[in-house]
Amino acid sequence: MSPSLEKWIEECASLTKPDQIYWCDGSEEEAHRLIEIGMYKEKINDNPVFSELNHKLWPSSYLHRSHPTDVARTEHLTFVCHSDKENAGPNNNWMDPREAKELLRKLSDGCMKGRTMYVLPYIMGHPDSPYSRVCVQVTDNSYVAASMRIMTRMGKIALEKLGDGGDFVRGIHSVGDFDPNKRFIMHFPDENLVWSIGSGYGGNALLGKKCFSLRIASWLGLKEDWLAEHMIIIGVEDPDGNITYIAAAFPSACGKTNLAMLRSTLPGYKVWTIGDDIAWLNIGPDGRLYAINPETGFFGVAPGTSMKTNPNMMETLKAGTFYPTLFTNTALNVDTNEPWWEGMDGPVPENILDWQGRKWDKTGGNTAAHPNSRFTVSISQCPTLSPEFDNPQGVPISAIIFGSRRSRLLPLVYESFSWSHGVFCGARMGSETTAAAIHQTGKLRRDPMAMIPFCGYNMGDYFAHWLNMGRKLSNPPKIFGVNWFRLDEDGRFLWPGFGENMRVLKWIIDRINNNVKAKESPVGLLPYIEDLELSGLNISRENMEKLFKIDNDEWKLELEDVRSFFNQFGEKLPQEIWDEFKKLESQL
Ligand code: OXD
Ligand code: MN
Repeated sequence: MSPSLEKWIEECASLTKPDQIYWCDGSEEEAHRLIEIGMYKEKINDNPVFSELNHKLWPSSYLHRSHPTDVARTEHLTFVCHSDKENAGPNNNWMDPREAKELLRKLSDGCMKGRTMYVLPYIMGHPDSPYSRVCVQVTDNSYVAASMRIMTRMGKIALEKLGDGGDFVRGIHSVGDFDPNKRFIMHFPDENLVWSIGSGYGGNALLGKKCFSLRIASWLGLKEDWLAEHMIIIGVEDPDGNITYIAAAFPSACGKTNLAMLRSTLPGYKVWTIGDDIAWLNIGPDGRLYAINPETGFFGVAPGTSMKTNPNMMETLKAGTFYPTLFTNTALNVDTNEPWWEGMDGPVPENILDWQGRKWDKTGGNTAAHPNSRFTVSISQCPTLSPEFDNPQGVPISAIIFGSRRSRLLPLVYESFSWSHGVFCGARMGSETTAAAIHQTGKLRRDPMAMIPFCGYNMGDYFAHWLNMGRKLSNPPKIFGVNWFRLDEDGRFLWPGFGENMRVLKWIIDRINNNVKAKESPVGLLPYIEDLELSGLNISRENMEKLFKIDNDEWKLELEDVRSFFNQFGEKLPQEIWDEFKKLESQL
């Protein structure tokens, strides 16, 4: 056992004062024990942490109802505590690390009294990967412990990799008393430490995910020449059996998971899933960019998931065996004891309890499932899991896609002119907000590379780092933009999306392989409509043209907004980004 780990656990315990300490070994038997503790011993707001769902229809599935104030990421309570405030940038809340720790120590003093402290050793990435990291989190919540076993390689395997060394990322977590006024998610990048109190919500409490694998890891990437990104990773197989690997960034709740598990409507094409949320991108010995998914599970948005939108996910959710599947804040079909959410297939059941366990009134105007209700499920159950998922080196990336939710302006797909133009396209990304974080939904917010909530340092430096990475890659991926969400004048989606998005991926692959030409526009290279495979799709030529319409006046307004966003970064914004900005401005 690592002496530094033992010492650190003693320190955590002497501060938080749990009744007992439980070291998790990651076994299946233990996973079921954690669920039982959650069903019969631990409580949240006087409700059990877990209740059992219908195991005939949803094997190994359990429902978790969170504290009613604890339903999404709380960006306003999330801090990145660099010793130098400049390094946090205008994109992060900042607190002096000493002050932050003093505050956290006060809030954590005795916070685990009467509870168990679970010690969760885990690895982000494959144990044999040169890119993986050993981490240890303590928590006082069985839901968090059970979730971490799904989302990471947890238990003995991590202790073995750590050996007697002291190089591990630390995470201190307590749900406290769920008081939103005493809720903080604090990052200490110089110490590889995350400290989170007052919330059990995934992005706030599963510290290997957003907190380490994006915020802290992005900072490590800056120092060590790699990138930690909010991206899916997929392999797209063509009818000849060639597989092209793609990484794609979309803001939260914009369909990343559906794209990562897409079931193609184009015969002969298939998507292989490697990751649905986080990609660690490293430069390989051949000068290409290699991607690994450091996670082992999906923490996906339930509403809208159905046999129509994501049949592979529906199958994944019903394949529970070795890993329990957790549903958080979905509604419950009382007659069948099944989870239910808006957008699920079939008629709306008669007898529903809402996400807080109250009888649901269909006509009351509220959704039954919370709009950010989630499932936590092992990637091993995914029918499209790529055989490369466990490749320690990762997969070579041929294209990067930046996607956003824009009802106007952005074309269905475009290709950037160069790496630096692609970085500019990522940097000016804006998207209409969703329920994944607590803020007003449907408002446009700038979200560069979909990383605004997750970049653990000054985004001016982050853009410079992206530009540098391009210079270091002898064979960089091409960069594309997509927008599935453009509306017509009557507010209807112009593009059918979901499985039909394969048609867009096919064009991207045709561009990578130089099979088709593209047409220049001020904002990027656009497809000739004839080059898009549209057979079998009922979409008019007129609507196809609308999907690619570039409205110069709208773009000029957009650039004004982008300019004021960029101005926040002052001197830190690289000149190359301004050069791209001016090029676009002059062409409009
Ligand atoms: C997520 C998010 O949970 O981005 O993945 O909010
Ligand atoms: Mn995400």
